Amino acid sequence: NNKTFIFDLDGVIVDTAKYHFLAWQRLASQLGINFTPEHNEQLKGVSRVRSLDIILELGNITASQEDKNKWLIQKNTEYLSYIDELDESEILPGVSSVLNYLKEYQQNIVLGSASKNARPILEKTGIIHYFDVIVDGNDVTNAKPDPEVFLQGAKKMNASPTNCIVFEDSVAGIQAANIAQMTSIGIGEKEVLHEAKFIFPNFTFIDTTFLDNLLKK
Ligand code: B16
Ligand code: MG
Repeated sequence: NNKTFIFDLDGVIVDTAKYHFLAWQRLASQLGINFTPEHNEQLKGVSRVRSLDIILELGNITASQEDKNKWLIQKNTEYLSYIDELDESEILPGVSSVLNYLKEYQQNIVLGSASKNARPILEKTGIIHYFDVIVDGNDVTNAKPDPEVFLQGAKKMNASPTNCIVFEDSVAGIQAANIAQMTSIGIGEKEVLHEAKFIFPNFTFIDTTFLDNLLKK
């Protein structure tokens, strides 16, 4: 019995959202835009290019493509300086034991992330070897809630979407999983992720009984 477990990266495996925030905030303040942690919620699961547009909209700024490209590079360079320091201690609680359990039971493990920096993050945190397939921001043209990222992962594993289970922390990602007819599991707040089939505050709440039931279905 084989299922495909698709993990989002940022906010699910590792809390890189705080580094995205620091890097976007520096750019925003340079442009005179007040960018708060509340605003940052809107950027979760959203591509780099779209994130910049959201920030510029906040500040009512219209910019040339040339300026935008320059700012995107500046933001990513700062973000990468944080990523450079990442290690396994930044893997979110409970993630490693779930990965180990799924490996032990020979389940397919896939990464489905909007980030173009997914591979270095998985390498730095020492967990890249768990993943049978990695689909990230370099592979997809349509951002979540479009299900493309998850459907590509299923296809590469030769799995039917209904046999896929998606772990996501963003509303857009839960919607993408649901549209793909995959089992959606929200990691985060019930109020935010209510469209998910199951919701847990973090991976320490996911026990082996729950996982066994998913494998049996
Ligand atoms: P990058 P996920 C997403 O990762 C983040 O949630 C989002 O905040 C970020 O803008 C996006 O990746 C692109 O990241 O600039 O590294 O390409 O949650 O889909 O794993
Ligand atoms: Mg995420």
